[in-house]
Amino acid sequence: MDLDAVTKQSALHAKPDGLTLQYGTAGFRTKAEHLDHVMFRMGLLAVLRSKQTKSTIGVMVTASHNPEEDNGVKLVDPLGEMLAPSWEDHATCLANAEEQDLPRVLVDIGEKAAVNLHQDAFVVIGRDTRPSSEKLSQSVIDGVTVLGGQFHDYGLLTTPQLHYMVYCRNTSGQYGKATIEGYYQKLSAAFVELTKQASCSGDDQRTLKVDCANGIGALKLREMKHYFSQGLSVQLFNDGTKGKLNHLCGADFVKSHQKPPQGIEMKSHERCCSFDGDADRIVYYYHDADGQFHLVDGDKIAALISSFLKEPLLEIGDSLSLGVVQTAYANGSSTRYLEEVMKVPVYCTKTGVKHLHHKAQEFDIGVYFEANGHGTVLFSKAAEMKIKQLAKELEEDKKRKAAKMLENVIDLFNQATGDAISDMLVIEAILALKGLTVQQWDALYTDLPNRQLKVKVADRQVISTTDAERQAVTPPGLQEAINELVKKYRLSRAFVRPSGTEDIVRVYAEADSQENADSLAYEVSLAVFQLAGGIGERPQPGF
Ligand code: 16G
Ligand code: MG
Repeated sequence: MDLDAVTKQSALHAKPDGLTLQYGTAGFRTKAEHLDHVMFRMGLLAVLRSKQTKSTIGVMVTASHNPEEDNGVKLVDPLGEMLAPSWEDHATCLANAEEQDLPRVLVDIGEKAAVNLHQDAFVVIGRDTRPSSEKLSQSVIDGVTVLGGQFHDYGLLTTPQLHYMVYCRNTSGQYGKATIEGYYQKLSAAFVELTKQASCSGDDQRTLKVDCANGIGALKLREMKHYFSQGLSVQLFNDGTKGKLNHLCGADFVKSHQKPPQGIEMKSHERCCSFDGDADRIVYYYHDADGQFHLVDGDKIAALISSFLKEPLLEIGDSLSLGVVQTAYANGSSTRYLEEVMKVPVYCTKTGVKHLHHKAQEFDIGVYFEANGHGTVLFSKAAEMKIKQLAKELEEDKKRKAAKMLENVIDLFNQATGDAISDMLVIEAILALKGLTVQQWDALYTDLPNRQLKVKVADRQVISTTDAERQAVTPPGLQEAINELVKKYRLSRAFVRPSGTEDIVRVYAEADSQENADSLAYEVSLAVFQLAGGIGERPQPGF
């Protein structure tokens, strides 16, 4: 390592004194103007990680669903996964080192992680459409270059597309071609193949309105839609030509406000969906004949997909294990439906894709979705090989068809991470094959009314949790208070957890009616405020 060169370059990307940031649930995120040094340093770190793993590493510049003024960065590990936890700690140390300590911290990480500094390094970079992203990705490149790393800058990409590129490059092209056309072709071919068997339905059924959150999803979907236009016609809204990124639109807005985004015209029963700012989340929704809004969230996506997969799996007669992974935010009705009606095992992990992804890898086929619409289906290598072999060998027509169908499903899901575009195509294929309308899909089960609230406290780390965030361990007395409140309502459940992306505590409650879910959420917020050091205004009833 040429540490003198690092010191010189770093001075051009100097860290503001006293600023400390954490590598949070999904990387660093804050106001864009505070991130130049972090970007440069993540370029350095990506080189070390690449040398250590002898693989290509990805760096994505995005702050997902955060406001346009924010930005962020996350590293992508060799198989398209999130950065390994021990390296999250290295990332935090490196980002927070004062200028003069930077060389020492770098050497330290190199030693601790046993990095062979003579190894070559290769880093791929992607960015979203934020005004700050181009300059910040240049800072990443400066970091990569000063440590002698090679790089390829893909420019504008969705986050899942960058994960895809990393995965392709580290599997010598076996997974797909590491180009944007490679991505479009792979997914579209699988979609067209899968939907061939769908009986012809009317044009209405083949049209989907997509709210692109005024983000990168719009650009990429516009390029891609020609590849699958025979099977599906998408109409883009909030495509970034007028509105502001994530402002009153996008998957996060729709899910948390439980209302349609601005900038989309919805007629009753029309199928609509929203992406988030970097296109790794998707939720569906529609208006019924009375003009009432219905959200079809990540839980229902998991229910649709797992019930769809069960049939061909049974048909091929091979006992591949299927499991569904959720978080505490999964609606109670969805868990009950999956376990009791679908008879599939359901597991709960902590919030954050890396936790779900990890758990899903334990099954031959792991379906994971957060209620907020982030998820995918992972097929183990063994399951994939088995299915591909059956698709070739099976004599019986029905069975071979089922195996072929599963083969297309494997190709259509972005195996590296949750991907709004890939999920959208899978969902559209399933609806077409099953001849289901969005209302019929929504009717699989009825969501329990629920409410999410935020509480401001002096230090959110005073709250610690266990049992996949469903129980509070500290502060003392909080869980007991929640238990007492929950007892007051029917079909009720509540939990609290410190956010991993904002300086607040999140409260979730569900109950038999909206009124009860609202009251429970309010009462739990008050308990948090009183027992966990609330600051500012006390929580108020009513919404
Ligand atoms: C991040 C996570 C998302 C999680 C959310 C929780 C990734 C790629 N994204 O956006 O999965 O649901 O954080 O935020 O892991 P919170 O901790 O503020 O509730
Ligand atoms: Mg996102």
